[in-house]
Amino acid sequence: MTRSASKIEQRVRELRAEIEHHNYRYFVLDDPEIPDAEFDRLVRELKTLEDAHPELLTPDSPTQRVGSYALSAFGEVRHRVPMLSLDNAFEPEEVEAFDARVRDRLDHDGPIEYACEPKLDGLAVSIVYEDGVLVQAATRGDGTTGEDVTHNVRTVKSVPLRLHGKGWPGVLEARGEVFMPIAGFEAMNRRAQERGEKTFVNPRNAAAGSLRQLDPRVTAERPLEVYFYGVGLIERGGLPERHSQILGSLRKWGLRTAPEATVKRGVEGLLDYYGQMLVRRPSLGYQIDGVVYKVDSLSLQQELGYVARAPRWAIAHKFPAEEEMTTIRDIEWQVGRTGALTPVARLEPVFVGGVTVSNATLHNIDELHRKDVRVGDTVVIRRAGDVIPEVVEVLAERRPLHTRIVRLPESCPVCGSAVVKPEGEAVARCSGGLYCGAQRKESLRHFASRRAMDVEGLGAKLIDQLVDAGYVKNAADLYGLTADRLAGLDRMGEKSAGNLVDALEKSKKTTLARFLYSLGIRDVGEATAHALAGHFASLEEISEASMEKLEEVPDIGPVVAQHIHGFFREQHNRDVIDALRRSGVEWASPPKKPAAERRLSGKTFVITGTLSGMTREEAQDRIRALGGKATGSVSAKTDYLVAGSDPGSKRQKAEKLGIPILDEKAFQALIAN
Ligand code: 5U1
Repeated sequence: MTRSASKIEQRVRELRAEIEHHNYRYFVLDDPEIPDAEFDRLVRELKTLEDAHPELLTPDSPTQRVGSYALSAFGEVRHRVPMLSLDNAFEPEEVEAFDARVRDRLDHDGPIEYACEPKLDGLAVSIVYEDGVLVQAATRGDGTTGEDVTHNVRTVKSVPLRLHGKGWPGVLEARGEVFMPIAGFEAMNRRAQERGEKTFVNPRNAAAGSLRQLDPRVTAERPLEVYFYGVGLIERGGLPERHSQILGSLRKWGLRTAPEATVKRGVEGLLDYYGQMLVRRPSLGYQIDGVVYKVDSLSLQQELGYVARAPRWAIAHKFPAEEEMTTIRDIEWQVGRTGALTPVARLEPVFVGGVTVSNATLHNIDELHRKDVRVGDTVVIRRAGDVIPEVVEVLAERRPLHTRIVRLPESCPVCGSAVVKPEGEAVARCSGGLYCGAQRKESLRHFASRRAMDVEGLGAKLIDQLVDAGYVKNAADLYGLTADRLAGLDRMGEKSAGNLVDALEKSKKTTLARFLYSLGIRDVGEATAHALAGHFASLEEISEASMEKLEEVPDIGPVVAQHIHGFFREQHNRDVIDALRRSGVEWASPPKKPAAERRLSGKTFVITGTLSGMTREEAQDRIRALGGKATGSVSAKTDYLVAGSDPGSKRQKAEKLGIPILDEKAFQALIAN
């Protein structure tokens, strides 16, 4: 059924009012009510209606506005060269159509060369250098007039106050994006939370809020960074003929550009770049919401020109949104391996980050209360990379009249044991230990997992069946399972049962480090398990060690020592370990290695990117075998970063901290000699 003209007009009016409202919340208050993807949908709906009914288009429609609003608290800056926006593509076909339009207009047969860059999710700025000295910084505002944020931008350490080198034009307006790296954003929010202050919902809002501080001393404390992606006004001098060369010049003058920027040929090259950046997105260390393609040649750019608000020679290819809104149908409690009770939101299914999501974590009871999440609420869900989807915030304006407040249960929803929440800890736990079916199942899952005892074919569903049937109460019972017994289970044929028994048999030959890790002692991850196995001569020594002795192991502090010590004081843990060893679980006691074989002792390595000759895990095992330590994140304690191809943000962090970086060849030489 077609809608009547008056209905369409009414919808156009509604959409305009709604978009203006959200523009105000976003640009003026830095406090958006809806995720970007929802906002984009409103704008797209309005554009579609206006395209179909041009008679309804008015000059004040939000679709005719280039950017955002100027903030009245700051002085105004008129951009002598307008700061334009970009058209968006969401599907490969739209990129193909863009490339076809470009070639058509240029009457160009072969593939076009495009400069490709990540599209940062921050705040666009224009920074003017006169005779090499920073004289003015402004936000984009509405594209013609922005806010004067010179004093604040001067506090951003990666913005040079004076250009480096020589050869820059007398007046150079550099344009780029101020953003907040994810690690800095999380640390800042943690500090704000500890002080009971307001936290930011995402790095982009944090960057915008930080740059629009009236007191530059506040901005100076915020971990802001900048990447430049182009130029505006140029006087008394010239620039190279290609966009990629201009980026090179900016870099030479001390203006940072995205390290991922590159040049690609033709539409295949563009889609290849998109795919690569989508994979790298979670490890970049800063948020991007897509990539930008620009015709590299400036003379071709000039030939193509502009339509209304955007250049014909560039397009943003957007990634699937990582934040979406949906409603909460229920909140349930999940009990983990160590008894931790995690509130999990059951959601109206929503497509976010490229998959349909029906559950999202609320982390712990304190977090649930802090965010005031209730059953019935409309919330923003975030799914970034492979990270578990989480509830970011409640959209308070959309709260219905009747919602259900969720409280911490007094008893475990699985086994009925008391729930305890020690003073000062955010996590509440079931006190049932291995009496609790949930903890038992999770412990068994962990025990059988690939990095622990590596029992192939023993997955979560099978463990559920084994525990529910009463066949298995602890890890040692696994080794008493027979093919006959297993074959009686649902969906388990004779062959699979035989395979599982073989896999269990195979898993018995392990290493002390793997065995320690598989026990699931609180806070004993792989690195700590390796450290323990490397420090003590045997499992017996570890189980008898005093707190003081345990604290002698590098990186084991009093809390972890207490967990290890406590674990081995529990008789039922000792019984399970004895039973496991009686059933044949064994490892070779590591011979005390001569010093030459432990030559990486005391050295901490981080591996990043893809190695061509071995997996990252094999490389970590080699480091540990030589007495070194392999960890996952770069810090001041890291001695070397091993960087394979596509190393991502860890490399940048290592460079910043002055940590030596080994390429694969240097690393191979180090472990081979
Ligand atoms: N990386 C990048 N982001 N970005 C945003 N390049 C880029 N270029 C832009 C915008 C608005 O605009 C020019 C193409 C005009």
